[in-house]
Amino acid sequence: MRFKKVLCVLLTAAVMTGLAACSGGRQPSPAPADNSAGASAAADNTDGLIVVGFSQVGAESDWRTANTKSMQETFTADNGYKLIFDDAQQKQDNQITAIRNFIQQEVDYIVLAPIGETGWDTVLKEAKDAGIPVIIVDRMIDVSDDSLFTCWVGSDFRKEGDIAVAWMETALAGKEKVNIVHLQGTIGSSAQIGRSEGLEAGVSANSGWELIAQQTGEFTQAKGQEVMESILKQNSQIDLVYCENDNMAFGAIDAIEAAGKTAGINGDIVIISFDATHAGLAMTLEGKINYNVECNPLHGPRVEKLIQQLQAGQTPEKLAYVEETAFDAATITQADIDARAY
Ligand code: GYE
Repeated sequence: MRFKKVLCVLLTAAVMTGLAACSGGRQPSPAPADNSAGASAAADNTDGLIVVGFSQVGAESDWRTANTKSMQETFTADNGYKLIFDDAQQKQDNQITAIRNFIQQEVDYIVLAPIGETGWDTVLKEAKDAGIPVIIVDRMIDVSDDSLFTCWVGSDFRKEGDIAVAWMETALAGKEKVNIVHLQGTIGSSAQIGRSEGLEAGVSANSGWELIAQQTGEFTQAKGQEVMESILKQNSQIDLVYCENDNMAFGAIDAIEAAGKTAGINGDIVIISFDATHAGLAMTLEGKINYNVECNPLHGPRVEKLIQQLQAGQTPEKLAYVEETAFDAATITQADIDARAY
């Protein structure tokens, strides 16, 4: 790694607008400082590999599993990387600890998939002071100073919500009253905030739509099912369930069927979902999920591209949104599912 560090220093010096211009750009410390720091110098034991510390949210959903796999398959020794992977088990404190450990280990890049948007200022300032670039992936962060992260790649979650609402407006057109149950993701995560805002705007704009229940299922199947079971007990007329991810949709459908009702295109209750994972699309093809908005988890190659740009002394775009689509149970085919990588 030392050779690459030296290369970085040269690049930084040669290209005035290079790494230094990129917020959080790595300013490698000289070798004696590395040694005197006494940290476990992972970067020195990696035979020229680029060391990436990745703090992952957890393993709450199929989306997350596909995302982890994408990162692990990209950041391999064969590709020139050493990946230090940390699963935060849906706890921000664990992510903060992981980032501090990455700083101690003097990784070359920190990649953070943040659980919630807030509470990152202090630890990211520590990373910045250590000269380690921080790449945010998937959800966004809300920090007072944008230079606390180098760049971000992920989805436009509000747009995803708007896409679902546009479909609902067409599919439910002419219905005088629509009783909506809203199963939210992890409260405070960008995926929850954007998808919830989309629905709430739709409810305000459509006078017949009524939000009869709104609760978090924390993006998991088990919690989605548990929450839906109790909502079903309290509400006899439910027309639509807006599930902020596939796994909560699976749980909600199980609860609906256990209560003697049916879900989907020929059922009592319309199901909206997000992610369009393989299992989610299989349920869409089966007709149990009416409409599934894609959220692409294959961020490994995207993050690698950003790292390669930084390695070359370039300044990547600060924010990069992924193109996404949506699937309707009325038109989806097996070929659509087979053509997908997750
Ligand atoms: O929709 C959900 C996961 O942040 C986009 O997190 C991600 C969301 C995804 O748990 O399934």
